[in-house]
Amino acid sequence: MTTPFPKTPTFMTIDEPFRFEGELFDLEVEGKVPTELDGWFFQVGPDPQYPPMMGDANPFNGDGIVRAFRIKDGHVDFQHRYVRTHRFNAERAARRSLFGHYRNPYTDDASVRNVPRTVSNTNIVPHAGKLLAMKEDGLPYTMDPFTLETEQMWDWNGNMKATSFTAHPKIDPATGDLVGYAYAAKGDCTKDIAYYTFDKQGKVTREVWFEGPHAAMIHDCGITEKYIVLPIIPSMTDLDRLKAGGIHFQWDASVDQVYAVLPRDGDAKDVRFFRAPNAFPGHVINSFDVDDKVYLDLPVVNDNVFWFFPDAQGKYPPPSALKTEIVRWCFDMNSKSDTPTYKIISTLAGEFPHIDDRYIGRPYRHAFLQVTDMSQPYNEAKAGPIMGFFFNTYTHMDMSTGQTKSWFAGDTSSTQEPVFAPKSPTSAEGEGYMMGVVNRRAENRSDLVILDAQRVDEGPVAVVKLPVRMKYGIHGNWVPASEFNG
Ligand code: V55
Ligand code: FE
Repeated sequence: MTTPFPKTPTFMTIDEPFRFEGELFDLEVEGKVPTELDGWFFQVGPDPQYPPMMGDANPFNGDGIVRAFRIKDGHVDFQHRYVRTHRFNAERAARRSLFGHYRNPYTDDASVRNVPRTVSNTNIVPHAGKLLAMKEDGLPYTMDPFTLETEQMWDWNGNMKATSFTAHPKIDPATGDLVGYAYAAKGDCTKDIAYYTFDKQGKVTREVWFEGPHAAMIHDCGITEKYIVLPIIPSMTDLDRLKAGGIHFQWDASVDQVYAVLPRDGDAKDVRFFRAPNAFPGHVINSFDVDDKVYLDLPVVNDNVFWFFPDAQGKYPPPSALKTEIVRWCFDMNSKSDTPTYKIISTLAGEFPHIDDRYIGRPYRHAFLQVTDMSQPYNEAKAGPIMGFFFNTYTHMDMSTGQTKSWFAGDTSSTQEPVFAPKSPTSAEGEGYMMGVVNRRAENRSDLVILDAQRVDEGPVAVVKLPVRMKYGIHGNWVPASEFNG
C-alpha cells in the first residue's frame, strides 16, 4: 500500500484499520467458559482494505471481515477473515481502492463499472448449510462456517430477482424459514420492495412485490407467526443526488416513520402502511401477533442517529441531543386507522438488541442490549477520545416490566453488539449466556466477555482474552454447533 489511511474519525481510535487475517487457537480464558456452550459466535464488520478513493469514507463503507469464536468444551478458538467479495478481489488486484462514496456507483473508477460493489459488512447469518455475509445494498456471499472461506455471491440459485437483500432477515424458529425483504429492490433509489421467504434448504417459497411510500432506508424487519413488519426510516434516497456525486441517504425531518405491515402469506394488496411522527426507528428487538394485533418492539430515537447521513443542510444532532425510547408499537389490523398505539417500555439508550432466537416472532420476555450509560465515568486520558458508535454497558431487559440488570464494562472500555446463547435446546427462555466483544481501549486489544444472561449484574463468568484489537463490528449471531453438524 503506497498511501496511508486518512487521519479522520472513521479511521481512528478503535476503528483504525486492522486488516489482519488469521487464527488464534485456544484463547486465554479468565474464569470458566461454560461447558454447555457448543457453537459459534460469528460477527462481521467493516475493515477497509485500502484507503478510501474519495479521501474519507463513512464507517459503513469498509470491506466486511468476519470473526468466528468457536466455543466447545470450555475452549474458544478464533478465526478472522475477509469476505472475498468481487469488490475486495478487484481492489486487491489493483492494490488500491476503486469504489468511491458509500452506495454511489457514479463515483467509482471506470474499470469496475460492472463489478458488484457490496462489501458484505453488516450481518452474518446461517442459512441452507452456509453462512451468508450480508449488506443491504447487494446480494449476500456464502462462506464456509468452518474455514471462513468465501464461496460465491448468493442469488438463491438464480431465483433472487431483487438487486439487493436485507442484512436483517429473520429465521422462523418453528420452520427454519428465512424471511426477509429487499428495498430499492429494482436498483438504487427505487421505491420497490420485495418480500421473500426461503425454506431452510434455500428454496423460494414466497415472493411479493410492492411499492413503498417513498424511497428510503429500510434497515431491519420484524416477523410474527402471521406478519412481517418493515420500519421505513426517514433517511431518503434520490437518484439525481447520487448522479451529482452526493450522499446516498439524507435525513428528512418532515417525513414520518412508516411501518409497512404485510401478512406473510399475503399479497401486495394486503400491505398496510402505519405512520408515526418523524423519528429514527432502530433495530428490531422482536415482534409477535395476538389475534389481529401486531406488536413490534424496538428503540426509537428522537432524531437522526447517522451523523454521516445528515439533512439537506448538512446538519445532524450532537449525541447529547439523542433520546431513546424502547417502544412497543401495536398495529391493529382490524382498525381502519393508520396510526398505531404504543407503550414505552424503557428510556434506556439501548441498541443492537438480541433475544433468545427460539422466540423470534413469538410473545417473549427477555431482551439483551448494549447501552450508552453516560452516568458512568469515561477515562479519556487513558482510553482515547470517543469517535463513532459508543456503548459501555451490557443490559438484560425484562420486556414485560422494563426492569433491567446491567454490567458496566469499565471506564476505559467500550462494548460491541451482544448475543444470547441458550444453555441447551430445551432450557427456558433467556436461560443461558449473554456474550459480546469488549474493547479494552487503553490496552489496544479486546476481550470476549461471557455473562450469565439472568445475572449480568454479577459480572462475567468468563473473560476470553484477545491479544489484538477488534474494530467496532456491526452484527453477529450465536449459531449452535448442530446447525452445521459440527
Ligand atoms: C446500517 C449499516 C450499514 C449500512 C446501512 O446500521 C445501514 C445500519 C454496516 O452497513 O450499509
Ligand atoms: Fe443493523
